Amino acid sequence: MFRMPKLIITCALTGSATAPSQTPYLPITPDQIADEAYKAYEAGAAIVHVHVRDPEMGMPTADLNIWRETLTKIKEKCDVVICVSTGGGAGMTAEERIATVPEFEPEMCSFNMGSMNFGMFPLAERIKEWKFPWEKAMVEMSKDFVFKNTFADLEVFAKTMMDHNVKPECEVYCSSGLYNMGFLVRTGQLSLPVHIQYVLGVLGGAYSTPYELMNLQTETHRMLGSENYTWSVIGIGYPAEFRLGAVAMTMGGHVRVGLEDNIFVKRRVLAKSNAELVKKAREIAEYLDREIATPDEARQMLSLKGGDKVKF
Ligand code: KMH
Ligand code: ZN
Repeated sequence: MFRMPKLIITCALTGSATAPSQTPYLPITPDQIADEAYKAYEAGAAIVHVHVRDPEMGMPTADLNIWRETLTKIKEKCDVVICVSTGGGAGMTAEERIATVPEFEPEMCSFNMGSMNFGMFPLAERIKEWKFPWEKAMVEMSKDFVFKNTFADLEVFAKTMMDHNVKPECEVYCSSGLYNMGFLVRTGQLSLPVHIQYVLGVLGGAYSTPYELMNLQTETHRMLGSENYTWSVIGIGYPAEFRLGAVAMTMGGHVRVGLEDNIFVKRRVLAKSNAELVKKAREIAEYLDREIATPDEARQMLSLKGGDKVKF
């Protein structure tokens, strides 16, 4: 019988699409992000997915000094696996987004599997007061924004990750992303086993239903066979984060939670920290009898190079 692996909980700490006006609990500065990483780790996260922000303005940034400070501070606190985002934020070039990989050679980084619409604009109507002037502009411009990950971009990103021995986490938002990933595997640009993060519920990608997850997972299995991939799921928003997480836990997959993806711990109740979201995921896992993986167990399951082989 299929034996379920231990559950890897990833926590996405701050992101670039969550606006500080949505929640006062979003970590902004390197210290706040590192603190949230540590508390998420204590709560059961084996991996933290990291973006950085301008400490004064709260805006997503590609500044390598802020990156270095944040990564170093997380590493000083604990041995959690750090997955660096190469998705960046609106307005960043592909060159800016991938720059962290040669600079820091992290254990893991995100790798977005294709271009797509990425709409946050419906949020504009729900925010009554904006904390920073850039937020409203960012949210509204998303109506005309294309999250650009062309085949030329994918080629550069894949080569950079391979050259620097960084394990890609393939972000798959819908089935075209899956087939793009298949193309990269067939052409030797991605090596097996791949690690996939299904991202469901972005406006512009597949919706956050169990049927979509099931379909993507079935198709992945058909394409790659059972030995050649590991997978995790992100349900965007509440309650998708936990409902899809529970489906993934039941199917033997892994989960990601965190303020990047969802700001509520219960209906209309803001999560006061990332750790609160990790704790809830962990409790669901306990009910479902899925044991939690430590960072070192996650390293082994995902064939990561180890926290001592990074450049920060
Ligand atoms: N923000 C999520 C929808 C990335 O950082 O590369 C997907 C994500 C992408 O985490
Ligand atoms: Zn991200």
